[in-house]
Amino acid sequence: MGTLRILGRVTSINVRKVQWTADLIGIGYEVEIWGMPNRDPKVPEFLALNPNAQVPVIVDEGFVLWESNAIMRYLADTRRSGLWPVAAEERALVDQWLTWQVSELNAQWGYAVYALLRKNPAFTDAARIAESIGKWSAKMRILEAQLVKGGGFAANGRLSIADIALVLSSHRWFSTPFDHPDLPAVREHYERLKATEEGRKYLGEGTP
Ligand SMILES: N[C@@H](CCC(=O)N[C@@H](CS)C(=O)NCC(=O)O)C(=O)O
Repeated sequence: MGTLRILGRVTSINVRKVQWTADLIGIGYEVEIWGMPNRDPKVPEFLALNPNAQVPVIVDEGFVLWESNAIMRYLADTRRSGLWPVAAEERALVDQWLTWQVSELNAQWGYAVYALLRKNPAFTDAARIAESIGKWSAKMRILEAQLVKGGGFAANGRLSIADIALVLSSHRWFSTPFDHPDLPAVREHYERLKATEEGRKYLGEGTP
């Protein structure tokens, strides 16, 4: 079997999802650095792989795939990893939280992250910052309730790729400076996964 290629940069939250999953499963891979400011993906060579000009992309024995959560599912599925359950209902619950992470949770933080974490001068509208924090906090409260109900995991009472995706979102939450509401189960989930080998690598300093 040829070596899995991961195209991206570790400073990307979405690339870290893929590398964390591959590391945990024990898949060997090589990273080809793409993405700004390292290497502009808006060139024909990269666009032929992903027309969105975004990382991550994987190439697995000639098979090309983009969208980080789809890549996580594919890696955990093809390598028969317990991170992606086989039973339909269990699998669907993991899928539900993966879909929620990208479509509901991550959709809220944009303005607040550009303003407070990236300190982008184009994002200074106080009302919009407050609105973004309010909507983001509401979604994080949903995660808090689920982690309490789910015994500290996103689904099925055990670790899955949904936890990896969600803890990277929690990392962004805790890295963005504002007065955070107290969410003890989110904090515990974050600290527990951060204490693992992969957590130290992908939730450490310099990985916003
Ligand atoms: N929905 C996509 C989003 C990918 C995405 O937003 N990637 C960003 C980095 S996190 C990117 O490629 N930005 C352009 C660049 O790095 O040049 C996924 O989950 O894979």
